[in-house]
Amino acid sequence: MFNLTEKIIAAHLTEGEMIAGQEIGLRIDQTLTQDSTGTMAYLELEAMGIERVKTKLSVAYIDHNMLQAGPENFDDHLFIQSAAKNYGIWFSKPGNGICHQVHLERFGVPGDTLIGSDSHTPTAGGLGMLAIGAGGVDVAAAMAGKSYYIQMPEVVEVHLTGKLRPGVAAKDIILYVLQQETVKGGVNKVYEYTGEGVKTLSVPERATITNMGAELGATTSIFPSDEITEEFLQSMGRGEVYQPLAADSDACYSRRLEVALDQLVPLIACPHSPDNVVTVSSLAGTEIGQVAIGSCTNSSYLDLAKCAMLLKGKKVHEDVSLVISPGSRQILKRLADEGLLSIFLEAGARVLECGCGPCIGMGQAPNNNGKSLRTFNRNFYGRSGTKSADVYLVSPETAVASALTGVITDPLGYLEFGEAKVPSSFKIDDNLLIAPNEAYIGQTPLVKGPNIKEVPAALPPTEEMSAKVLTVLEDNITTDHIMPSNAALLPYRSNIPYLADYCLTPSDSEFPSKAKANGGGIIVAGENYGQGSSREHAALAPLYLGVKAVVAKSFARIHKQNLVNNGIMPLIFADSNDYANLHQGDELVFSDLLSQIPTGKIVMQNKTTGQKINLKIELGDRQEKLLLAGGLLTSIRNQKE
Ligand code: MIC
Ligand code: SF4
Repeated sequence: MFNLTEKIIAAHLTEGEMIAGQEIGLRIDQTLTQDSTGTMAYLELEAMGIERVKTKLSVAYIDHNMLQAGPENFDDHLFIQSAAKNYGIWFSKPGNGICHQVHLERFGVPGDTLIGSDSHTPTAGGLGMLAIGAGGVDVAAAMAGKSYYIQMPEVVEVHLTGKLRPGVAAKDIILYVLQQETVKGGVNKVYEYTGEGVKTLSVPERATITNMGAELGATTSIFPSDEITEEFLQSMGRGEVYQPLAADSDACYSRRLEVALDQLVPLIACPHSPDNVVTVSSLAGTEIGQVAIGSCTNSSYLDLAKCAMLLKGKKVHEDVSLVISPGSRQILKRLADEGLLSIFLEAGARVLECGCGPCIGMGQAPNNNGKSLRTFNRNFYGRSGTKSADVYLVSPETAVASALTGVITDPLGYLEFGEAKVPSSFKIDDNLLIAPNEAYIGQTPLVKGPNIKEVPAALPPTEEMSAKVLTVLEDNITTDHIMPSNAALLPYRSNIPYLADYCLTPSDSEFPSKAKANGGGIIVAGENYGQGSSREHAALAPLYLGVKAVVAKSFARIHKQNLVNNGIMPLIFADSNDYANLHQGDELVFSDLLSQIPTGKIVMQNKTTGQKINLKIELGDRQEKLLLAGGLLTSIRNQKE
């Protein structure tokens, strides 16, 4: 009768009904943060005034800001470490690995709920967790014991049959799903994987798929928890947290997508979108200058052991720079113990530290007009750190084949594949994981470097409002457009005034100055505004610049919530043709806003053209209250007073 998603939701439901589209509250068992969103999350937790976290388990990872070109990043690490100590949170030191990979290895529990201040939190869906990406303030609220709210998702069944051919990878499965569903196809949906093909996939392979389900815009993706999950957990010395979990045999889904694994071929996502997918063979022969293997999508032991086997005794092409970033220290150590690391070095690879690295533009930016092939999950415009670069997303197998030839190469027919297996046990060394210690909880001062500035406060909407259109943007604007993050900007994640000067500059270099000159204004955009990251900075920087509303054809899920949390109205065109009727500089007037918001219908007057434009605001009851209270943090601060 029930699918797996419904079963886990039912076991954690605190409010609402399990009717698709309705707002529901969930009890959250575990949380995770990483450093680039974590500083804000812990400042917000501090503002909530709690003594200790109320979840079963919370972990603070350091994995993004690792370049430390100045003191800012280390200062941020120390702030997060002090917050972890004070509130009773596990702390994963820099060098321990990428949050999603380490969480899978050390903490994930089938059937539990997890929210994380990172959009790829659904990676843990590979273990049968209900794992969802969220803004930092939502994660802070969950740590403070509050429910997490989502729209009850539609559950789409992805039915896997057959078995992948050697040389075709889990990455090709998710690239195929992205090709079918697009980057906005998954908004408010969960993708649940079923069918006999599931049994052919190991946990790290399942995690590659659930990880990149984030690129569908999905709430999350999930696999059942079965004997393969049990073996994985046992290999990590955590067999006791295993429980079998699956959908009932007569479970209902909103729709079924069939994937015949044996029919798949190697696929590649072309610039600048993860759903711009074609076959690798159709691009064969295209020259490339860089290959990067790693990121939370493809940096498991299995991925890297496969790569080592394929590189053994071979040399990387002289015109290619191959960089490899292992997902965790445990993986790196095992590669070293087994001699596989030497294979990488002998082949001519550059081995980076365990972290996000090039995936978030922290180093290894491609050359001007360069072509870079990456096993990562996002190839958004400019994200690599080089605006003129073309970034392609591929499987580890395609990455290795192409690194050897110097041109995009279909691994089928070029490489010979052996069998790489997930080992039955790992040497566990949690030396870089600091457990919560009762002696410090509630007793530790928070260490704040000078770069840590206050979180800007949002204000409730007013009855009347008038503001100018600051910019008109196209479809699929990503959070990397709204709040770019690269080696130069990432150190300022706890300094919104500084970041605000770069807000939306990849799309409109004048945006910050226009916003400042007009004392704020309104952003107009197309479909799927705010896709990508969970970074609430993409709402906080506009808030700081005085942005009152975004009028778009549609919104990505996490970003819409981040806007509401920060008191910015996410308004939708009732008729998307009206998008063409708004221009930069138009003066927009809203009357009776406070009485219109609860009706979900808002009439906006374009004073410049004299036109009336009908808009919608689609909020659950709780979201509506939050917006009217000036956002989540403002409402929590006000409750405290
Ligand atoms: C990303 O992959 O875009 C990031 C960087 O991990 C973000 C988080 C951030 O912006 O700090 C995400 O996925 O949420
Ligand atoms: Fe890090 Fe990249 Fe994964 Fe984001 S997508 S968590 S930047 S590895």
